[in-house]
Amino acid sequence: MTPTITAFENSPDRGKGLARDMRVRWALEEVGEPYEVRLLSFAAMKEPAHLALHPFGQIPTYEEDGLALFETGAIVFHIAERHAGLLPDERHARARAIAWMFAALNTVEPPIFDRSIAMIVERDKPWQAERQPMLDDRVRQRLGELSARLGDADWLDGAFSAGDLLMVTVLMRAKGSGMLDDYPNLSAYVARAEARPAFQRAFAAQLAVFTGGVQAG
Ligand code: GTB
Repeated sequence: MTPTITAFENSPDRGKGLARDMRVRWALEEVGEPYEVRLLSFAAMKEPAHLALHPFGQIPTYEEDGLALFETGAIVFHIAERHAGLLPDERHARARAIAWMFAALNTVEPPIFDRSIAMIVERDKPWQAERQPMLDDRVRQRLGELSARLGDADWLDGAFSAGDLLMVTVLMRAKGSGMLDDYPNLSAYVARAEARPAFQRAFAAQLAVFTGGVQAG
């Protein structure tokens, strides 16, 4: 059965690939699995039908053969486990790739997310100017550490994996702020990932929702 994912009917990023359905689309494209997309308005995301799939009323979700999943980490892991190409077969390498998936979502994404939310919803608060340097420092600390670990390598641990896929989608959120420019190896890492044909197909599919073209890959 072809899986169905949910995505924004009208993404606030206007198709820049920052909404989290991009991760799921990209993973499905990497493994060559066709998918369908159900687009949701903000109101529909909070209605009982969607809340039954996603307890927090968010996108994306993933449905396939009676299975309904939420949380992009869990969805990408599910896809990666069921198909070749996103997790190595060798036991230790596979465990390390999974560690990078968690690192992307639990260690690198929170400071990047906090900073970008602050820029959007807290910019008029009287304390924002005082808080901003702290938010910037937290992002720089993680980017510096990640940059040091990546070094001259193409990917985080050997071949491209689901860990790289999630890490790159997290870093894409920092790209717009210009903060990634201070770490040329991370900028090159993101560019290398964005050049992958699967990324390009996923990006085009989510952009087409905004521009009114096709909706599913
Ligand atoms: N931890 C969950 C996961 O990884 O699946 C988080 C899911 C999530 O945050 N979903 C967001 C959502 O549904 C969309 S992706 N928000 C609506 C709501 O909570 O009511 C987050 C997002 C949205 C918009 C941009 N943007 O415009 O740049 C970037 C990221």
